[in-house]
Amino acid sequence: MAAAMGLPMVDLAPFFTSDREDDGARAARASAIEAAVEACRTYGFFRVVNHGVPHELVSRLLELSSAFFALPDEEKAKVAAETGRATPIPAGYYRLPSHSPDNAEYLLMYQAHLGHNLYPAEPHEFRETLDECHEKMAKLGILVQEILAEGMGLPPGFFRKYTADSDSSFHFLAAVHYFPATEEDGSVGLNKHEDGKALTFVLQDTVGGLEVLKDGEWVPIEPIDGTIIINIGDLIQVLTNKKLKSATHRVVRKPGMHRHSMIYVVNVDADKWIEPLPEFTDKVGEPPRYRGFRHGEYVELRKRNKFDPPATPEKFYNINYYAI
Ligand SMILES: O=C(O)CCC(=O)C(=O)O
Repeated sequence: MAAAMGLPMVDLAPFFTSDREDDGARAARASAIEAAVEACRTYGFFRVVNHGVPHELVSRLLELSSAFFALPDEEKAKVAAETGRATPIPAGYYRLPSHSPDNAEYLLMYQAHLGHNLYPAEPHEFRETLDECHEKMAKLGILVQEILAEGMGLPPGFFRKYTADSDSSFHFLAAVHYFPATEEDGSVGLNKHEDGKALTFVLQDTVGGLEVLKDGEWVPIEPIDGTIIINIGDLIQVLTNKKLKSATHRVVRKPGMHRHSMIYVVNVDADKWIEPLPEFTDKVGEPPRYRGFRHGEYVELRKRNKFDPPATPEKFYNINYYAI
C-alpha cells in the first residue's frame, strides 16, 4: 500500500482483469483487499486508482457542475429540492441555510430510472453526464463493498444485504459547490462530521480543502488526478464494532477559490436493523460498542442536522447517540 500525500492508495486494477485466474492475479487482489481494510482500520479513508471510472468523464462532469453552479440563483431554483417526496433526502438543488455551519450548495440525484430526479436544462449534456457517472459509480460501489466484506472475513454480498443493492436503492450522486472563504463567514465548507451511511466516494477538482482527522491531527486529502477518495460510514463502523472507522472529516474553504466535488453515497435501507455483528463481539469476546437501531430512525435524526440545523455543531446528531 502506497501512502500518497498522507492517504493510503489502493490500486484496483487486479479486479478489472477477471480473465486472469492464476496465483499472481489472486495475490494481487488479496494485497489490494488487505490494503483497503488496513486503511479503513487506521484512517477510515483511502484513495483508489484504476477504479473503472474514466478520468475524462470525471473532468467533464466537474466542469459541467461548475457551469451549473455559476448560473443565476433563479435558474438553479428551477430544480429546487422539494420536501415531501418519497426519497430519504429530496432530489434536486439545495442551498444550505445561512444559519447552518456548512457553506455550500448541491444538486442531488438518485438512479435515473427511479424517476425522482429534477434535471437542470443547462448546461447542455449535464443530465447525460450525471447519469453516466452514476452508473459507473454504482459498479464501483458494489466492488468496494465486496472488497471490504472479503477483507473482514464476511461472506460475499454481506454489506449489500444492508445497502438495498437493488434497482430501487437510494444510493445518490451529488454535485457540490463550496463558496470561497470570506472574512465575514469564515472558512468552514462542511463542518467536521462522520458519514451516516455505508460508503462515500469523493471526486474532487484541483482546489483541495477536504481533510480527515487522524490521531488528533487534520490531514489534508490533496487532489490527485485520476484518483477517487473513499471513506466508510457509520453502517460499517457499527457492524464491525468499530474495527473499521467512520472517520471525522471536514471541508475547509479557501479565499478566492470555488471548490467543486461530486460525492457518491452508498445508502442503507431504512428498514434494516443495525447492530454490531457477533463476529466482532461475542465471537471475539468483545462487548458491543453500540445498541441496535433501525437505520431509518437514524436518518431522521441526521436529517435535522441538514434541514433544521442546531445552533451549535456540538448538538448535531451522530452515531454516538447509539454508543454504549
Ligand atoms: O465535498 C466533499 O469534498 C466532501 C463531502 C463530504 O465530506 C461528505 O459529503 O461527507
